[in-house]
Amino acid sequence: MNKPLPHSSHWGAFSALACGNQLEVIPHPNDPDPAPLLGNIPASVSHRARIARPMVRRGWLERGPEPDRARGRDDFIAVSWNQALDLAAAELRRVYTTYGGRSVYGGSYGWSSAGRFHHAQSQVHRFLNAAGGYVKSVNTYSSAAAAVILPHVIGSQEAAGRENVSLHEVATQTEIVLAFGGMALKNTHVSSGGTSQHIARGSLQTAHRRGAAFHLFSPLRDDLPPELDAVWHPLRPGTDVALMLGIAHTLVTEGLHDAAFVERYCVGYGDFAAYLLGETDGQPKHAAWAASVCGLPADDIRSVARLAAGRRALVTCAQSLQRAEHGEQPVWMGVVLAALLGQIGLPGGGFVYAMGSLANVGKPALAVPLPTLPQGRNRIPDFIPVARVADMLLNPNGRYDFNGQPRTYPDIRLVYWAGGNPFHHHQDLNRLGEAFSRPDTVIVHDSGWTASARHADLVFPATVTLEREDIGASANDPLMVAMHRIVTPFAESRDDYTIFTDLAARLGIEEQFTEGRTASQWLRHLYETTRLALLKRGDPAPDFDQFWQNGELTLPTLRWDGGMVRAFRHDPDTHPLPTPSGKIAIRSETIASFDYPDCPGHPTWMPPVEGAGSAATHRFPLQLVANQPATRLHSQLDYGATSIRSKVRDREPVRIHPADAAARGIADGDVVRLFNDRGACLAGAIISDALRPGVVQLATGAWYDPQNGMCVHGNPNVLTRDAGTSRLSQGCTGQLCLVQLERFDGAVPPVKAFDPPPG
Ligand code: PGD
Repeated sequence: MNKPLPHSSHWGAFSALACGNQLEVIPHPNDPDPAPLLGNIPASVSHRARIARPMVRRGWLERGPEPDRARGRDDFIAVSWNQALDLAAAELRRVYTTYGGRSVYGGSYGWSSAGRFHHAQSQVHRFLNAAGGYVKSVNTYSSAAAAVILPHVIGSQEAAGRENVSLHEVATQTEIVLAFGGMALKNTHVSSGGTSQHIARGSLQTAHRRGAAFHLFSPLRDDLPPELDAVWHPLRPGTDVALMLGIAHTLVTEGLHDAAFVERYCVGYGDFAAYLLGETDGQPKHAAWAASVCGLPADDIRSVARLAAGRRALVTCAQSLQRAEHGEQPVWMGVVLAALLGQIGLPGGGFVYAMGSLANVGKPALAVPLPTLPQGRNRIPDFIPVARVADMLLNPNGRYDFNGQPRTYPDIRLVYWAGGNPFHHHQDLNRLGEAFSRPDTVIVHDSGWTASARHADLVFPATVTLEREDIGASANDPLMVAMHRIVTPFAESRDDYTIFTDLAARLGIEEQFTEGRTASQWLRHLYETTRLALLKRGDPAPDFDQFWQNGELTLPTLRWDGGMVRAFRHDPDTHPLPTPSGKIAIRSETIASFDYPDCPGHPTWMPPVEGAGSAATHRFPLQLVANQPATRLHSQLDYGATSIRSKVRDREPVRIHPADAAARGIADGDVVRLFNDRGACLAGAIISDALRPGVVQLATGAWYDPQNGMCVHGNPNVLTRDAGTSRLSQGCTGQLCLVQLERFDGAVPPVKAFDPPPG
């Protein structure tokens, strides 16, 4: 009788047992709250959406490399592995020889799958570095605005997030949580690299039982679990900064703020206070003003300020808040609000970024390094902020600003993508489609026929993680998992490493790429980094074979000490922050010196181009929240059982408030059409009072299925706006946009997203 073998995913460690065509997935026994996303895994081994063979787009094969509007619409021709690899190698050689590495975009953003070696992004970067370099991307779709603003204000994102306040401290010490954007458990299901114990729910429940008060500031009630009995403040989407200013105004004008903390630990309060009190612009940011912007009662704003003052208060800021126009501001203002409360650096108090946005934020870091595939050296210095990819392809040599630097886009001829799905993650997909018509060649590795694979010229079928051996681990979870192969590879699919090795051989760089190792030799080699560090500490350090046989290894973690923020609180002179002043920047001279109208020198409320109160609301009166899905990770395994079960008439569910539904004659289960000037999609209606009226919510990740000018499956990124958060960080703004919605009374087209393309 076979026994289940250990494996791991971004949404949890598990073991799996293959029995004929069936696959049983068993959550890790120590996981107190396994993620329902595990239910998607069985479908991954043999679904019709899997790519069976290497494929070449007909137009590219017949006419050769060139910009082509047929990309994404063309049919495909199956070729042998040798033919496909020869074609790709010849094209890489042509582009490198004719245009050089500055014309190759290998930013290849994406979460791919858990596993330290078969990490597609690391593989593609290592390969392109050996081949001649590539234009890379910086920062993430998740968190670009925070990653850029936080170092100016308090320290790195890690310092303000992962090392600052622990979930244990929340459970045991926090008295009041002001959760801006909430801490939705669906988000805590996931962490890059995986997690063996989902502890967010348990930690929050313990805090609640101890008497901690939770205040949820979000247009969606389920952004905190119901068992916390949180006070729900359903603000207008994208208005958190105004709300925080209103709270701050109450604190300051009622003498409730911690003036001694501000004096000792912060710089720039005077300029900010002048703005807060209306001395610089004539508008005091009092609670009544904030109420008029964010749509909450002024009395509630005042009472939140009074409740939080003088208590162990924790301001949390979800990643989603900064994935919007001026996304830097709620993060910055969150820090400032926590500074006014005087709690920064105290256990369970102050400000924490992204707690509740990922499974492992708030857990202690590992004491030993993890196995990591070296990526080599990139000799091309060019980069773009990751979410500016369409701008780059559409504007070769175009100018833009980024974090104080005037920059120029490179002229890209070849795009290489492995382990990401830009036609899931990018905004304004019609514009992205136009951008993808510009390069000469697009090469994609994926296991499934995602829209990104359909927009490629050369498509290489990649294995899924269950089809290969790897090591699963994340920097803030103690379990390292020996990811055993559970099933044999689907059809002709191959691992990214094998594909790159064969390409490298054709380009004469095989030795450089492989260093003479097979995939299993790499696993043993990379494991040694961790084993030697364990040995050095005197901890149990099994050899690779023992680890593999045991199936897992518990790694030591560092003692939680609150990191640099707590050390700064204890002694700001000995442990200054890594900001220019060494203190918390309520005003940043550096940012002020950039003179960006969309990111001034202190936190500022700036009405959005598209949002509450903007002119476009006349035509598109509903605010769409395009957030992370509860039933899959991003677009991964959208064809899996958990994701499919959630669909309404085969489409992604859109939640609508009863009043908005009634005004449009929409009933539960109707197919509806969402639209604005950028695009349209169909979705399946769910009527729900868990939203603020005027807000609709459609999660990301339904595979893009364009038919007759609209996505018939419900991908919200046909509607979102492709604009940076600001000149400072140029982050993704996909979280919010304006739409109109109507019942769809036409013949409902079948969803074809999971069917292979023609040919
Ligand atoms: P995934 O669906 O995870 O999305 O964007 P991302 O591109 O990461 O894509 C991973 C792809 O990798 C899948 O197609 C999967 O099949 C493939 N893959 C998995 N394993 C392997 C492998 O081993 N080899 C190869 N070659 N391929 C593999 C996520 C991004 O979306 C993120 S992180 C965020 S936070 C953003 N969120 C939003 C949002 O809130 N709102 C909007 N509107 N848009 C967003 N987009 C962003």
